[in-house]
Amino acid sequence: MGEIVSYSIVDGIALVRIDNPPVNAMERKVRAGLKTVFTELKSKKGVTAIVLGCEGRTFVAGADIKEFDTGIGEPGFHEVFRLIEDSKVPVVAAIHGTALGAGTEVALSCHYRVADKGARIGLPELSLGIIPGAGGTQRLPRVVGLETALDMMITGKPLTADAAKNEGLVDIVVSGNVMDGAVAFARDLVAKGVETRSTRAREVKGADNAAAILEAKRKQIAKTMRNRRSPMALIDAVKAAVELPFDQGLKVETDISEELVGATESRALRHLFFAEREVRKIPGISADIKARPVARVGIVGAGTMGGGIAMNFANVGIPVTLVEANQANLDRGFATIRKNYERSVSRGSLKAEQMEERMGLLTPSLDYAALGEADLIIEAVFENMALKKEIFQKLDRVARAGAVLGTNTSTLDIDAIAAVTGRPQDVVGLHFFSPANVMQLLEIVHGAKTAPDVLVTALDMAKTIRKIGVVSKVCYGFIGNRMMDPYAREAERCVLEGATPEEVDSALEDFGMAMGILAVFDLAGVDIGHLTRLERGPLLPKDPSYYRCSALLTERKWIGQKTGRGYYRYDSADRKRTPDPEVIELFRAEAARLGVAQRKPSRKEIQERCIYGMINEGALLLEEGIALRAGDIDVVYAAGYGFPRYRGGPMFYADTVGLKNVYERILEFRKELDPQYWTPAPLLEKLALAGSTFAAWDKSRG
Ligand code: T1G
Repeated sequence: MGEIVSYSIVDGIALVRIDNPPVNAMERKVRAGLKTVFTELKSKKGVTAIVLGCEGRTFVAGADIKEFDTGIGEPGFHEVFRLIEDSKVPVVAAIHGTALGAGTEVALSCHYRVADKGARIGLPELSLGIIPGAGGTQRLPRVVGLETALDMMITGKPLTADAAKNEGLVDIVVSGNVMDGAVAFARDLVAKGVETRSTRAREVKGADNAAAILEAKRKQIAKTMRNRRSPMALIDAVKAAVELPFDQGLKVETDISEELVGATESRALRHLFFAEREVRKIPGISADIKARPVARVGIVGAGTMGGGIAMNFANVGIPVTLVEANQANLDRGFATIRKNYERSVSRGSLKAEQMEERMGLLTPSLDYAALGEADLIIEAVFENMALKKEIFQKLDRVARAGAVLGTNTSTLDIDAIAAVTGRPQDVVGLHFFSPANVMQLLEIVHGAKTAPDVLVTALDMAKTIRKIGVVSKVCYGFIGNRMMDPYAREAERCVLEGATPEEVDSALEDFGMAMGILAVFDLAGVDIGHLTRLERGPLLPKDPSYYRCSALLTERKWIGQKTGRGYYRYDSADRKRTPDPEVIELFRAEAARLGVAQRKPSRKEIQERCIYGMINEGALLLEEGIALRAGDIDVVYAAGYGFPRYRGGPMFYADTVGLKNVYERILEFRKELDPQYWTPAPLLEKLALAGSTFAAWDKSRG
């Protein structure tokens, strides 16, 4: 590998290259290298223009996020970017891959920008709980205008090269080698005697209507980014760009950035950033183990889950054969898939021809033999052990040697399913979340006999279909649903004790959960959870009040949105939930029958019982080795269960509260509530008494 920053001069054009794999992060060494090079070029004779580009797969994809934990070293961003902006000869950025964060900001400090056709350019800092801190809040509005700049920074969504051109962020879009394109563009500037174009000297476009625009964005954020500090702080920084001279605005940006970097919100989101990459690393599985090819997929069951799963593969161009028991199910399944695609077309997120292309990759069949060529077969039928075993026996007969056999079970014993085949090493759990074509999480269940390359194949496949694959060992409910049990149990119990469903759900939504668990039950179907629990039979706790509310509703077929009532009533077209006095009366009567003392658990108590129950179960999963890392659990909950990302996931959240506090509160619940549910997990107790954290526990295991 060459120097981290180097340059050469060709006929008066200086070509500056950054080479810092894997993503050319703008870490201190890169900034120091740029400072050295641009200082040298300042006094270099015969240099008529400068082109700044990167080696490898992408232009600068941001600051080095790790550097936020240690502090931004010298030289800082502003000093280096000022050096570039103050160049006496035109500086042209040559952008390929994903220019993000400080990558976009260094490009904004250049005078002109040339982008490769496939390039993406954005400022995703809010997804890390920070704001652009290298001049982006001040320079971007001067280039693309106030409104576009705010939208880019609020959504964090990168623009395509063409869209960036339309917005004036990029001057030209080229195909082929972007460095060559940028050099040609620079030569043309020189030939035409075009001057430098300092971004900070430019006016903020659209500033005349600033007050209204900023107010509208504040309102938008207040609704869509509740409980967060960084989005509102972003508006403050951009307001400074409108109202203050550049350097004063930059000072406002810097002060805000420094405050946000140390805050829990950003630490939580940075934790998730790295945890989502760490989940791919499975201790004991060496990097040399190669994935098996997955070019053809088979799915058994074309219901809601099977159809959604099939769409994931069609969306990335992989053909799928869908097998069903009868023609009616097959037709219904394909009709649902087409309806889902039509919705995307009507929303403009998919072209009609793309829909047809994807439908064309889906083949219906009533014959298992049609799965004979598949590299991966996923069973996605309803949750019944006998039926799943029957299907795996059939798959064992028809699937080609070396095919990976996956089951979409959400709770059942993978090893028992694998045991009915002659190839348990090829069997793996692939637990998708509904709607399967939307939810990002994929729990990959590592059976006792699952071969290492099957695990690697599942992890690779997850990345291919744009899912986050998290590995879990076999237990009831794996990671997600296992921890969901105490969380939802306590929510139901609070209702039985006297809280209303609305009080429980709004307490959880205040905490930041995407939706209260009782409303989730109504959405998914109250009966689903109830029937799945019944499958456990003798393993259920000896407690007549255990999930008693769901049982009562299921017995009356008040199973949620699909029947217009469940914990709530859903009368209106917009499916808005409204309290149901009859249901509350039903729960009161049942509480009296069970002798449950009536009281009003506070919002805080509701939150603590539900979340701490979940955390305690998470600690059990870690010491049982079901979950590999506390970080993995956080990824499962943030990607699959609507846990607020700005809290970092349940285990990270526990660390922010302090494990000692969580531990002591659980001991109090043990005294006040049903003790069978409130035994602190030994790992939680050990870490709490040692003043340690789950993060330290993860680190200690390397
Ligand atoms: N800092 C440190 N490490 C990074 C990194 C970054 N910005 N980006 C990626 N990595 C590591 C990552 O952990 C992984 O490591 C490897 O690179 C490959 O990444 C001042 C404040 C660019 C779209 O938010 O979105 O600039 O696991 O697996 O799927 O205003 O990485 O192999 O050891 O994700 O091809 C803003 C973050 C920063 C972009 C590539 N930038 N990166 O995706 O590869 S804040 C971002 C990404 C900032 C300034 C501010 C993606 C990617 P390992 P990967 P990928």
